[in-house]
Amino acid sequence: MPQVFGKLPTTRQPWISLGNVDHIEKHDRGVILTCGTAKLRLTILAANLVRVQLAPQGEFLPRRSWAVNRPDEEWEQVPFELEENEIRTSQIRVVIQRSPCRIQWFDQSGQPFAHDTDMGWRMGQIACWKRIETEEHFYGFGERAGLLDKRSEVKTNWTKDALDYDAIDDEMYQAIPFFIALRPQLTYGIFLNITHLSQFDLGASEPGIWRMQAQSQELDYYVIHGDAPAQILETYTALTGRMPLPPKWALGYHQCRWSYETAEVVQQIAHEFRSRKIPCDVIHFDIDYMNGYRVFTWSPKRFPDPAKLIQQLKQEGFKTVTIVDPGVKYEPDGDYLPYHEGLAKDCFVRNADGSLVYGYVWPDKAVFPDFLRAEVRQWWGEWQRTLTEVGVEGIWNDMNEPALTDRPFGDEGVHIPFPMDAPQGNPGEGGTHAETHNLYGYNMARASAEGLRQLRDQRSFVLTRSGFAGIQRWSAVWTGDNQSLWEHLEMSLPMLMNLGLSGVSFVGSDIGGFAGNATGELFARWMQIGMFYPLMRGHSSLTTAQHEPWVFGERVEAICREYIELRYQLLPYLYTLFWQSSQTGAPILRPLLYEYPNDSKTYHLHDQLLLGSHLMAAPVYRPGVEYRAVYLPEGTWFDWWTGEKYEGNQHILAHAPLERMPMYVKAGAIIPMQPVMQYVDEHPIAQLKVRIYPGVGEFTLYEDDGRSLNPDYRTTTFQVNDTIVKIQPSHAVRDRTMLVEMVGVGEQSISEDGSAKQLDFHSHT
Ligand code: MIG
Repeated sequence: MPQVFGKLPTTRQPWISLGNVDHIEKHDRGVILTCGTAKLRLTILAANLVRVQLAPQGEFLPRRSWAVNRPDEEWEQVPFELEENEIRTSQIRVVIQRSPCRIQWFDQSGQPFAHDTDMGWRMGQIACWKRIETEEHFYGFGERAGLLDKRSEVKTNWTKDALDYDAIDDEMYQAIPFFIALRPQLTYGIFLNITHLSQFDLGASEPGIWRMQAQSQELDYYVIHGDAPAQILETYTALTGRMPLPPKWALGYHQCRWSYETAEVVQQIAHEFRSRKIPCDVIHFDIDYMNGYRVFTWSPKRFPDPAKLIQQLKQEGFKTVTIVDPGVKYEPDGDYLPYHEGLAKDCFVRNADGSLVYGYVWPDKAVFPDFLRAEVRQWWGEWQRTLTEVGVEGIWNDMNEPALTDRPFGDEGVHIPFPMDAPQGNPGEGGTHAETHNLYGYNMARASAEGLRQLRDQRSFVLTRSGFAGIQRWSAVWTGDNQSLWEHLEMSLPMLMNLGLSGVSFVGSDIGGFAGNATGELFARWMQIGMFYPLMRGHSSLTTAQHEPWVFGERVEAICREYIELRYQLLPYLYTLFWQSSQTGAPILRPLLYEYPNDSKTYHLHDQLLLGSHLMAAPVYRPGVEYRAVYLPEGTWFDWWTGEKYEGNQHILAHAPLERMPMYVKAGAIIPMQPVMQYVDEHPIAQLKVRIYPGVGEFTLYEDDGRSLNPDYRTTTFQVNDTIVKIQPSHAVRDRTMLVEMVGVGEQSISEDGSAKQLDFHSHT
């Protein structure tokens, strides 16, 4: 399409710059500045959170509720002082420069951040320029190829099918216009609350200045200040929402392929896992389970009795997830109900002239539901009954950028968006595709999640390829079509960590690589770090060689088994991290800069990952490599495998033969573990083993039934001080003992009778 797909327009009109402040008017929650025809509104939502809106013609747009979960009025009013040109909260100082109108921000120690250098508009566009401070680095931006820090890059927010993406690519499947700027002692976040095509330029055009620009009439963004990235994410997810706790089985290993194309093949795969004793919880069914790619159907030849198949899988401890694409086969002459019913209920996206929008995708000519409308989401959600009633427990949404081409699939078609002026959303609310393109995947995932919520009285799993800010409320995210290349294994690390820094915690990349063929060595190394991915799923494309854990021979199979087993042993710890994330928005998989924001040595560290705050992996991501450098930040660290102790603030050389992914634990770590199981909750835990590393630390273990929507739960708080451990449980646990290991010192077994305990490992050993 010649329009503006993925590009800012070529009209290079001069910008009209915001002029002088004529007057300042106080309102309940902030101020409105009048500058000629324009108005600038500052709304103080929390001591560290301010919304900024610029309306060039002085009229603010009505609120769009699409990503922001919490309207301004619902924030508890916070005190602020307004004195002449200055607003003060308990955390920041905002200075209004009058001529011309520019906003300057300071933390309590007087350090500047996010200073405006300009604000302006031109036909169809609005922008704001701000100063980059020395040593400032940029993270987040949702799903992004490349390494961790995005300084000197341009990041466009426009969802697209990023097929064959590479490090240099800009637009991706997800569009999340949020980032975190970091320098020693100062962190701030910017959320650009605009769904239209937008772009961040992090000093690429003008070193020392970053710009945000959007094809919108109004500038609308939030400034979040924090003492560390954790506070930024807590506030950002208070705005855009947090991940609900997923079913615990979704934390197990998932096996996928395009496609396990018959019921027999699926059964065979399931059988291999169990007979080889490689733990696995989930099998995904890719597009070939359908009848001619018609959503909400099953192939009568290849999957004649899905209910029976899924029931058998269930008995063996497997959950089933099916792919669901948005394109509904255009079939006026057939009796395919989703098409006819959707048409009768007027669910599909139409052109401005009222005709149906269509494009070509797997079912050939297809039409597309307008997921922006609640009644369409309801309708779609209800159709998922055809899947849940045969036992499906999770839905995988693909192609929802949306991805469609202009010619029958298989021809050399080009990807097209819907026409930019196609209306979407409720009539009157005025959304066109230009405004809502980035929201298509988000709302499809929402339809899936809301539908499953109504159809099932327990938690379900949703996975989506596309999304917008706040997608974590509805779905897990995987990083689309990566490749079986070492470079892609490496790139998955910063990609997933930047997603985590964008509020999206439940993330993973296809283990082994989707396109192309992995070697055994690549596969083994990928499975090792895959154990750290919040979503641990192996997947591979049509026409590639098989990529299951056993196809590369015994040595690689043993490595896969060992690391998947370790994943299952770590489930009590991992599930607690999911719970933490659902409460605070904290990422599960974290770059070191998240925990050590004042240590600039962590700012470019894209190849070391923390699972929670204390467990670190330093994976190998090159062939033939048996040693690698590892940076240990301040404090004391222990080698996970040998228990060897290291002082931090240094680089060490780790030995990493193929069987070994280097892993380290921080002093004071408390890591609750369970026995290996073949699937989540295969049997009750007879002994919970808690590994504690001498030092100072605290950890609250969270446990529930892993399934219920509003579960009863119990917590156990552990505190360690040197070699003394205090344990404070919320409840007693029957039929389970707890073995507390003070690593390198000794172990003690206790009964979980509900009483508080204190263990002293010095006197004991
Ligand atoms: O046009 O459903 O990213 O995971 O296996 C390709 C087939 C469509 C793209 C997804 C991939 C999936 C594949 N899909």
